Amino acid sequence: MNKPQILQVGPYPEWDEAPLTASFEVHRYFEAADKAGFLASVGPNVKAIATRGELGASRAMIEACPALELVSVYGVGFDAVDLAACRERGIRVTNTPDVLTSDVADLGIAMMLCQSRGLVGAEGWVRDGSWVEKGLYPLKRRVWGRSAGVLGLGRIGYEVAKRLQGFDMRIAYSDVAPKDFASDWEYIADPVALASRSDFLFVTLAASPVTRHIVGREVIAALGGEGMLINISRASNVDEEALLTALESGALGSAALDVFEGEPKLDPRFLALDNVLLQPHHASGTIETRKAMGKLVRDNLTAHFSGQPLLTPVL
Ligand code: 8YV
Repeated sequence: MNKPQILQVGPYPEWDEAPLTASFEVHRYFEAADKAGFLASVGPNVKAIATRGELGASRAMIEACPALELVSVYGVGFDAVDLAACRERGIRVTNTPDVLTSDVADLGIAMMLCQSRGLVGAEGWVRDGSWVEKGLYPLKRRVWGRSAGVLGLGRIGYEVAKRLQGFDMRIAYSDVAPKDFASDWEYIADPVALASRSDFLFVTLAASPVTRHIVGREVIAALGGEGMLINISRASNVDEEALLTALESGALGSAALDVFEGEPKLDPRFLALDNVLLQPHHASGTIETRKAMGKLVRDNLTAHFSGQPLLTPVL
């Protein structure tokens, strides 16, 4: 029997490539020099798209595949998939929730600690001889016992809040409604009010057109000159222009960011700042989690083509 044909939008780790090509005829979009020509030639035979969270699948890509049945996303975020285009044609969509939750939360906590205690600068202080020449490293800000806000208490936000408890922090969260499993934490519906009582504000919302720039000028101003913004969700949740302006003026104390508009390129204004920690969108980037994500992408494809229920459907 012929293997189902799939369009692979971006590379996966090498351990995913062999099992993928064993079960499917894989068209590697990311290797094509002429992307439009490639889509025009293979698109008519493509039954599924295998993509990554940040790459998604555009309407143009979906429309170039008239026999498309499924988009399988390697990532929990599916905001880069044109869901309207999928709905119109009854195309199913899957993602990889749960398997990455704890690693994403871990990186958020690590970013808070790293930035608040100045670990990157401290490393340089040792390596460049400043410790010997200038003496003690400048004092930084404490983490434990301070106030943390979690914007979006979904799976990842919940794991972040659980970890923050271990630092004896005063924890509050915003979401569309209070969560019954979160009675230990204060519910504050308004993100501006949440920011104004927080030293550290974690952005852990699933991105959608509704959450676009939910962290805007007002939230950033409320967080203030002593506050820190930590974004482990999507860049679109934050008004990047307002963020840059506030970091440059000192209206916002600092930021720790794993996601950027237009990544992997980023606004060069970020590079001139010393009050921001820059990370290359790797919150789910552990060997263990990425192996589980790759398997879930394949398991969803296999379930679909063998007529079984999808494991982690979005649509
Ligand atoms: C990426 C992500 O998919 O889970 C998400 O939504 O954005 C990530 O896990 C990952 O960086 C691989 O590209």
